[in-house]
Amino acid sequence: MAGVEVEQPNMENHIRNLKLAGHVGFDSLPDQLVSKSVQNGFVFNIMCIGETGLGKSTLMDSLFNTNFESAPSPHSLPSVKLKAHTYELHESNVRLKLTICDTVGYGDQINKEDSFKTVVDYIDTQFEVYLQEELKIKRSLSTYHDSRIHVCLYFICPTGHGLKSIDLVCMKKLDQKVNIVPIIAKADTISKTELQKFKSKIMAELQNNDVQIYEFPTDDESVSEVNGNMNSHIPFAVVGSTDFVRIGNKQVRARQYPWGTVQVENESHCDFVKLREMLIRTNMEDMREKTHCKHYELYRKKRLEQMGFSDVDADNKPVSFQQTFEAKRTNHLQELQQKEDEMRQMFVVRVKEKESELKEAEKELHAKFDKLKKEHTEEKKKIEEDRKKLEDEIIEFHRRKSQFQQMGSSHHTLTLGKSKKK
Ligand SMILES: Nc1nc2c(ncn2[C@@H]2O[C@H](COP(=O)(O)OP(=O)(O)OP(=O)(O)O)[C@@H](O)[C@H]2O)c(=O)[nH]1
Ligand SMILES: [Mg+2]
Repeated sequence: MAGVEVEQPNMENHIRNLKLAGHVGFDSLPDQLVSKSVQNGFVFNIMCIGETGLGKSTLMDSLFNTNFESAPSPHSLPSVKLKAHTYELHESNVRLKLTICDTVGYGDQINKEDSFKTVVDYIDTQFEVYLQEELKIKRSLSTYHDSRIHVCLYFICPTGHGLKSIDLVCMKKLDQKVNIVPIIAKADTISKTELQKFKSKIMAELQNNDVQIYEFPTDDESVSEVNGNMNSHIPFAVVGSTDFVRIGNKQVRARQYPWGTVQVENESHCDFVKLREMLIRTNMEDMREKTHCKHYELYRKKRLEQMGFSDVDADNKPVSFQQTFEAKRTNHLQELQQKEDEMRQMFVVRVKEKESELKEAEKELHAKFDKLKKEHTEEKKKIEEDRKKLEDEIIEFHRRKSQFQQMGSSHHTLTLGKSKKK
């Protein structure tokens, strides 16, 4: 780049508005985008958190007007688990790859302290898998099945008493990781006046505990009014059903009781339609975007910082990825060199230690050998003396023996001579 000077213009001042003399065609860009998106299909991942039997599966069937054929869970699991299933749905010419991730055994344990852990881990794992794909040299994000959770429907038990501590703890742990939409499950079991109080109580509790829930966006003019209005109805009180009842000449999803019928899609009976409208028809794309731009971004930032990357150096000056990488590499090499030196020094010290230990042992062995040698010489000397003494004694014995024999024979002769005289 030597000799080339690039003038950095102030872009704002340099942009000029020009008129086209005729139709060029880039006004079809939005259509091109739509066509491409339709061709690729869409991915949407829902997580349902709620106690066993709170109506999670029934609500999913009602929301997507199908039967996902899920089996009920037992109440006896020792810990919370997650069960994810992916389905391919078609509406008109739009393909939707839908993943429903359900909690199993949530709220069934005596100790509920760690109930949120499985959920947090699952969400983090999906972010991590995406990050690893993104960091690959040869990445295939266009064909990658994005499993990051776009919305978490938190099913609140219709007690009328407010939130349970497990609800608050879990939502607090998740609020920076996923778009939380709290809903009151089985809302047909709570009366109209109680419901309003219950809703206010829940919202107050969420606010007091600083739990950030997903708010329908109001920055887009086309939906700001409806979204703003819907925000005031949160948490939606929903009813689900797999049964259909004939009302007039129409078959509608409903729950039948001895005293009457609760229609799932009747806005005066429950907020099901509001939930479907907000979740699927109006804000699905916003939730997908927020997941990527807000929650994933936060996860990515934290993980990269954990790995030692940053956009600024110690003096708060901008630093590039490459610079950080090179600094880290140099640092790493230095550390490695230092470790090698330390090991070498340690090796020398250990060798010296061993050497002196061996010398000491050799010295001890020599001393032992000398002592043994001395003892041996002394013993030998003593034995020699004893032997000599014994030899002397034998000589003396023999001398005395012969002397005695001599004396004996002369005495015998004498005695014999005397007897002859008689
Ligand atoms: N009253 C009432 N009952 C409901 C509602 N939704 C579901 N149920 C009933 O509650 C029971 C459990 O419903 P599911 O949809 O299987 O609940 P779930 O949360 O998926 O249960 P698990 O998957 O076993 O944890 C069924 O008998 C449903 O008919 C509702 O809105 N109101
Ligand atoms: Mg279920």
